[in-house]
Amino acid sequence: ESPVILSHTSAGVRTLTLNRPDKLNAANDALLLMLTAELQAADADNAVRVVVITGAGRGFCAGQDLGDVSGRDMTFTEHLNHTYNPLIRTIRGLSKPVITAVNGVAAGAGASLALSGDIRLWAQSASLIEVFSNIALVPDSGSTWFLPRLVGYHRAFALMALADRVRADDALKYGLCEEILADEGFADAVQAYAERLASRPAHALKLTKQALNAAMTSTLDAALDLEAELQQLAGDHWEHEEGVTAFKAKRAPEFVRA
Ligand code: T3D
Repeated sequence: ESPVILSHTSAGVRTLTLNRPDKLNAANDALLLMLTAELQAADADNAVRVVVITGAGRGFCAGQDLGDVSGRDMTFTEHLNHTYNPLIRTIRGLSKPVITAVNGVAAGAGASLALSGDIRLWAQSASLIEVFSNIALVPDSGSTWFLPRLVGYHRAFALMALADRVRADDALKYGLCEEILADEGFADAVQAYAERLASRPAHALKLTKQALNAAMTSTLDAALDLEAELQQLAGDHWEHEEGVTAFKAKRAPEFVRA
């Protein structure tokens, strides 16, 4: 049986592919735990500068595998704390940029996963559905945190209450994705984008992610203090010296060192 997560590394980009295509990559526990473990491994691996999460086949992720719920020996709370919450925390806490490459439908916790990336690239035919209310559940895996910050309370509520499908053009308009890429050649275009990101200063981006994450829940005063603290770490790093030297020499900076 093929693994539920496929892992592939090329040019500093680790691509993790959800691999249950017959079920639109609906998530069972094995998939969620393996994805989290693979993300942690990517974080620890010096050869990896950017992580891409995508789906095999025509779906990105259809959320919880509904065939996997009955007879479970965990409460909903226990299950979220065991599977989805560590996954979302790992993505948000990862020291490297995470691209969610949304190749097809993202529903339920799959929608949350799609929103959780640092960069969200969508195929033209991708879509997102806050599908939870169809089965009378509450949006989870971070949807209640991500979505209102992107679209405001009212559109978030409407999308969650009605479970309407958001297609790529609206997703771009609403700020749910950074770019729409053609279906044809989507994986190659994602790789090219990821490689460009991988050429950027990794240490500075790590601190940038840390600062932005903190700023999502902090005051201006706290953000200014943290910027001042992190700027010291960035300014003391060789990347900064390389950037300034390259600027003065009128050449491109080289931020990738073995
Ligand atoms: O701790 C907890 O358990 C709570 C956590 C909750 C997190 C959640 O994510 S709750 C939400 C769970 N997800 C859903 O309710 C989505 C269910 N799926 C759909 O609504 C539709 O499949 C889609 C709108 C996503 C896509 O529709 P469509 O028409 O493109 O595809 P389809 O024909 O419905 O699905 C294709 C196959 O995938 C189909 O199997 P079949 O008939 O070909 O054998 C379908 O049953 C299967 N599939 C799709 N989603 C799921 C699934 N199988 C199991 N679980 C799924 N979530």
